[in-house]
Amino acid sequence: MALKIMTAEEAASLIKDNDNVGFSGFTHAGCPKVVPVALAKRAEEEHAKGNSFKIGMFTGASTGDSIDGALARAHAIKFRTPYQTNKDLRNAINSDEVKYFDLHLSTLAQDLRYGFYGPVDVAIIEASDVTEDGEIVPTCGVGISPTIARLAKIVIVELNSWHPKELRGMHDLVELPDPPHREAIGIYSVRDRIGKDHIKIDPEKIVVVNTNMPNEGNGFSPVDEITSLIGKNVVKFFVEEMKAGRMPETFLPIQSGVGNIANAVLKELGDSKEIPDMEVYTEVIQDAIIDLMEKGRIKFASGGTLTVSNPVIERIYKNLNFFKERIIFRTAEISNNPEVARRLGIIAMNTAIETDIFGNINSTHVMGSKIMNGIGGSGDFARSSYLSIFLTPSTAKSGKISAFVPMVSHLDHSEHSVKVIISEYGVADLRGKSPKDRAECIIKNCAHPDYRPLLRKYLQSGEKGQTPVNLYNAFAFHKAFMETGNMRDAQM
Ligand code: 0RQ
Repeated sequence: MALKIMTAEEAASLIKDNDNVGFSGFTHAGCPKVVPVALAKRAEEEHAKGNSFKIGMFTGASTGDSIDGALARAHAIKFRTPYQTNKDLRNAINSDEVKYFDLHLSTLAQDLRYGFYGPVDVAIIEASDVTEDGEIVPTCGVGISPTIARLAKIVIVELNSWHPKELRGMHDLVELPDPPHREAIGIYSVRDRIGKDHIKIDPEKIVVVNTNMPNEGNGFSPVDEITSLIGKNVVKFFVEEMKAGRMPETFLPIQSGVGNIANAVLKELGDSKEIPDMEVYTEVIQDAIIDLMEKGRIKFASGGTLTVSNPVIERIYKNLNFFKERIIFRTAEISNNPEVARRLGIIAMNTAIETDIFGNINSTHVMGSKIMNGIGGSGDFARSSYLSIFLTPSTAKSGKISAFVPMVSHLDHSEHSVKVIISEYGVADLRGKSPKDRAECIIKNCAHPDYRPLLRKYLQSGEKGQTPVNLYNAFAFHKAFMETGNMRDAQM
């Protein structure tokens, strides 16, 4: 049976006001590009006619600008989950135009199956191949694709010839059965495969839109002095852990968050002669992982997506056979699965926006109320890994914001999920320490010297108790920033 072929505009017209739409991909990678833009245009036309047109949106993680940017600018989003990084969408969320709920990325596919957020009416999936009997091969990012493809009534496949059909074979796609029928996940090493290399659905549901569109990825900022120092401190810490016998000499699989800091840390790890060759079990495979794979320093990477810049993806596609032997793409429910993270003994490294002196982490909100991106996969890994490390520069905004504060203005990872904190100044090893000892260690080893006296004063003023907080001054740093634009003006 021949598949139905449509233009992007015709496919977008299948989506109705108030529909819930699921999108393939994870970060910009693997995301559809032409149908969401056509949908945004359609929403603008409907709005011009005085009609309402908004959709609910489920994605793997953040997306490219053609999804989050175009739809936010068209005021076409009713609600959005689980993670975003787009400036226009962030503004729409923080002005309360778009309802956003932040989720651990491993949980969305199962939450959709449980029916927690209503139906998935339409799925839009970028594919490198689709067959007449309903086999869909994703491109270089997976996310929630198998689940939305199965649940949706209509599946729009953007067949993007920019990606080679030979990507078939790199994916390991599986949907977990739901409780009470769930069994152990058979992944015992980063290389294990448990699923299929394609998604199979009823071809009657499929509509194909042909495209040839490059990825929408930007590169990362070059490594600077601060991110390089953070990376060197990570290396120093790992070397000491190996010497102390707490880390096997063969090392353990690495997970690293996305962003400039994570990219810089990976580079430092790769450059260090004292760190053995590595394997990666992560969600986001970034530029630095590919560089290190080419140098033989990273032997294998399991992830959900190739979040790399376009020159790097072109390099990968030119040498696809090399990378096919070394990379597996999984769904977010498996790449970020807490059961697998604990079994493999992952070393998790994620970035904080703000950390308090007792080791609680805010990864998501600026000054408590404004969301930056979301928790992403950081919680999936932090809670379940062998070692949970949080990285942060000691200050932000030219030193006017201290990343180390008396109390976090929003909590994502509690003290119980945080083993080690590393800034450009050093390492705070929090294992086995009481809250007061943790505070002294964080202030001495990680906080910026300008803020150490203020933080010590706060700690000394804390009420006697297991955790010496002072509720009168807990937000003195934030109050100072709101009043003068500089946390150094905090009054204790
Ligand atoms: O903003 O560029 O406007 O100056 O935050 O900060 O230092 O460039 O670091 O790119 O690594 O991002 C936590 C946001 C860090 C990210 C966060 C401002 C800072 C800058 C970015 P400007 P940097 P990064 C895998 C795991 C949560 C999700 C996660 C993140 C901007 O790592 O979203 O870990 N993590 N997922 O100036 C005000 C502070 C600030 C601050 C930093 N205290 N106050 N602004 N900034 N600290 C990913 C997935 O799950 C897909």
